[in-house]
Amino acid sequence: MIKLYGVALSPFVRKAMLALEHYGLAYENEPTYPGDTAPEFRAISPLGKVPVLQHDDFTVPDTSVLIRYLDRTFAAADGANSLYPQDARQEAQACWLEEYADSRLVENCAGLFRERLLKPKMMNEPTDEARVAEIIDHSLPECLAYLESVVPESGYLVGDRLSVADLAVATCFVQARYGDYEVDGARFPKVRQYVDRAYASELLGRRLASEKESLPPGL
Ligand SMILES: N[C@@H](CCC(=O)N[C@@H](CS)C(=O)NCC(=O)O)C(=O)O
Repeated sequence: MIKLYGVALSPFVRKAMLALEHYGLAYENEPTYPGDTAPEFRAISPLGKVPVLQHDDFTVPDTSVLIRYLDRTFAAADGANSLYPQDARQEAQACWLEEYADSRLVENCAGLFRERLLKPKMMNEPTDEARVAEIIDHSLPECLAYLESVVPESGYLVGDRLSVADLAVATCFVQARYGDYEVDGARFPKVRQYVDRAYASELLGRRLASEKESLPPGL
């Protein structure tokens, strides 16, 4: 039995769901909000963060850790669908891009989601326009400039197949799109094409169709 604690609109929960769906695993979702203080949840998520994976009687938090666990447990024996490249340098690059997405990129993309969707459309709170301007004018373009230097003109981020880096980066751009932000293709052409490729993939398409029900009506 596989269960994932978290809510589908969280970028990290989406990253974990993409991994589960990539391996073709059936799972149950236990809707749990970030920061949930229930003692039973804190027992399996000491940092109070989502997602947490449960596999039978084993639980593990943190996407970087739980996706590695899924890979070791469920990827094909020949490694054909592993999210971790065989080559040591490619694996290091994939893990680095995952880390970059999970820290700097998500901070910006989730900031737009929070200010432009979550606060005004789901929490009845005003948008912090100064924060939005800081993200759009400064901090996000810095990230995009870096990504433009590493994203290939075609295919996946690292090597010739999907890796954990693609899941981590793609989920950030979904969050940015919910925050009404599209990458400027004239300024960052490779990133823009990469995001378009990610959106055209069956894996992400299916995930987004499923999470539509979590969005406010009309979105
Ligand atoms: N490194 C963690 C980050 C998870 C994370 O930050 N989740 C957010 C929701 S998107 C959260 O639960 N935040 C609540 C908090 O920080 O208290 C992972 O990869 O799973």
